[in-house]
Amino acid sequence: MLSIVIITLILQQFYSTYQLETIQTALSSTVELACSLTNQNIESTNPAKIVWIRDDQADIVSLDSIITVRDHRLSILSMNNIDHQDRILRITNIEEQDHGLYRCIHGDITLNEIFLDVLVPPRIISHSPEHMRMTVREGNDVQFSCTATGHPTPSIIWHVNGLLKSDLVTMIEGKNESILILRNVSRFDAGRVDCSASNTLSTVNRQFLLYVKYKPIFTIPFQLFHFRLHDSATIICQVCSIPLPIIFDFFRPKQSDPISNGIKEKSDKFINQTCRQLTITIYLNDASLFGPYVCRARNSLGVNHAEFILKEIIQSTKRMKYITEHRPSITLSMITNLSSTLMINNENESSKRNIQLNNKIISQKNQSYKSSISILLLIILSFIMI
Ligand SMILES: *[C@@H]1O[C@H](CO)[C@@H](O)[C@H](O)[C@H]1NC(C)=O
Ligand SMILES: *[C@@H]1O[C@H](CO)[C@@H](O)[C@H](O)[C@H]1NC(C)=O
Ligand SMILES: *[C@@H]1O[C@H](CO)[C@@H](O)[C@H](O)[C@H]1NC(C)=O
Ligand SMILES: *[C@@H]1O[C@H](CO)[C@@H](O)[C@H](O)[C@H]1NC(C)=O
Ligand SMILES: *[C@@H]1O[C@H](CO)[C@@H](O)[C@H](O)[C@H]1NC(C)=O
Ligand SMILES: CC(=O)N[C@H]1CO[C@H](CO)[C@@H](O)[C@@H]1O
Repeated sequence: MLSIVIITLILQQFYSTYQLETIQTALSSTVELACSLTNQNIESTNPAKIVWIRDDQADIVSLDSIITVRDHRLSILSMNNIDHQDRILRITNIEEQDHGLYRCIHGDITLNEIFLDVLVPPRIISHSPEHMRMTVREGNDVQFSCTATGHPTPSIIWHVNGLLKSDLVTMIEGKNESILILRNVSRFDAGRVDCSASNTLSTVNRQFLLYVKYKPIFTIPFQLFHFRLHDSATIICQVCSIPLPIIFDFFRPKQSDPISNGIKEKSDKFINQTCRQLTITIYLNDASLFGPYVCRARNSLGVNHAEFILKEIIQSTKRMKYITEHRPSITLSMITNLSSTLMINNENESSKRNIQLNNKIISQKNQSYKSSISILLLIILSFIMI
């Protein structure tokens, strides 16, 4: 019993000569792990040598001043002074696997114990889709993923076109993988999707490109144009879609062949990678050329159309005013309603002023649609005068 107490006391004395120390170091750097033996502790007869061991691998790294493992990055800086001997373990070009516990011992005595904490900047080791591009139909779901390593463990965040998306992210614990799911993708989601992994050392990114396919969308809404017989009517139709339309032309409603009668000029141009513009000029030399038309576009995802009407104006006065109506609706009945609404409103004085105001706004708009000519307002105004 007494002997156990004595041994414990002796051990405590030895252990008090060092404290577990943690050294943090970065990849590729050099560290020196100190180990010093004071000569009082050396019994002249003790033949034991100072040894460095790696605890987790149970490797003897060095024996006195000699490195015993095959690793040219390791060396012992050996110093013998009057009162102490130093055997400093030097590791150059630190690697991830150098992480761990290092112990310097002399016989049964541990002289020093150091935990080497190798900090590793984040690295994205895998991602999906692998080729960094994703194409999806509008309305579908789409998934991206990034897996990152590093020490400390990196955190992964996602941005879609620069906006942080935190609610749509799933982290798979233990796999270091983060998944972003975008549901019911719209064409406005198209663009850049970034994942970035960061820890205390740095941040790394991966950038994906998201392409969203959608069926043709017309950017110029329904139009009603008023013309006289023998006028030339220029109509512009603009469509955006991905992929670009395979059919894009002017038709009479329910007809499968594009119009050919009365066309004076026709031009088709690309506005950008997703939008096309078709312009035609029709010479209205026959009453049959008035009436409804559709601008129709089809791509692999579907078909869409925009309607417009060329309405004949019977000239009733020499004074001419021009108006072009641009309404967001696309049915003929709405137009009939529109004109009757205008007529009703005009029955009292205050709204008459409103109409004149509208007229100004409309004439300004007219600049961008120079070739669209009509004289509806004139008729309305003459009604008011009467
Ligand atoms: C996750 O990351 C940590 C820290 O980088 C690493 O120790 C661990 O092995 C990784 N897990 C997997 C499954 O890759
Ligand atoms: C998908 O999004 C569109 C608008 O972008 C919305 O009108 C539609 O209801 C959504 N569908 C589902 C299933 O959420
Ligand atoms: C293409 O042009 C249209 C119309 O000017 C515009 O609304 C759209 O944003 C453009 N798209 C791209 C990808 O530039
Ligand atoms: C006008 O619009 C209403 C619905 O707002 C519709 O019930 C009515 O039939 C339309 N009138 C005409 C002449 O199209
Ligand atoms: C004219 O119409 C406006 C709004 O439509 C109404 O507030 C006003 O009372 C009407 N004036 C007359 C004289 O009917
Ligand atoms: C205000 C304005 O630009 N008005 C124009 C509307 O369009 C006609 C026909 O192209 C022009 O003569 C007007 O000057």
